[in-house]
Amino acid sequence: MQLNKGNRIIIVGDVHGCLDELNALLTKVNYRPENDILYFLGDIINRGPFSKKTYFRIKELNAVSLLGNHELYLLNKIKSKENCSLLERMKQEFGSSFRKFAEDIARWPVFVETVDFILVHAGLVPGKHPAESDEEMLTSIRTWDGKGNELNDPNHPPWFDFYTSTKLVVFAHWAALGGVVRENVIGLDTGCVYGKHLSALLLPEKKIVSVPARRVYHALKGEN
Ligand SMILES: [Mn+2]
Repeated sequence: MQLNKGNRIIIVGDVHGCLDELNALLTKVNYRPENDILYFLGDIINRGPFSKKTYFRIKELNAVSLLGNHELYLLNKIKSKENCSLLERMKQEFGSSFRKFAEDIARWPVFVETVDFILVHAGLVPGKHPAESDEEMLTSIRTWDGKGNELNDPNHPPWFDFYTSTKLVVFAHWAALGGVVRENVIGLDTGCVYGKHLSALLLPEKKIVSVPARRVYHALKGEN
């Protein structure tokens, strides 16, 4: 879609199957498909009540979603033919649509870059363009140890402390932070599935709009 004057970009954080909250958020931002470009930052599925319905809603909205660590984990299990509870549950929930769903998420981008911003599920590896990093890191990084061995250690600084470019990076994945707003970095995971909020960033005005979760769907224990 060609961006024209008056077009808005709407970027939504981790939905995790929270379809009711997603619909409430789209209403609150007055989403207009003919005028707005809609992105999701990944982790559409799992933990919340409606993975399949949320996935089909995103398709219906013609939105682009990035790959989150939950989708990547699922794809890795499919590839390695290993079973796991997520794979079992998604096969059950998606039923005959599972194959198409799996083929589709395998094509989801790990990052999106425009002249104005970079979108990524978890974050950027310090000093690297996202095209130089692997998908595992881009979908899971929280903190930086200087090497990339440990990506989630609260004793280390967050990855975005090392990000000095002026281009805006919008990420999700780190619900425990409750959102981040800096000049060049915005974190949109405000923990909807954990009973907090689902948030969207509106560009170019750089406004964050949130709706409350209807309930706690999953306990937050410093996990992904
Ligand atoms: Mn995540």
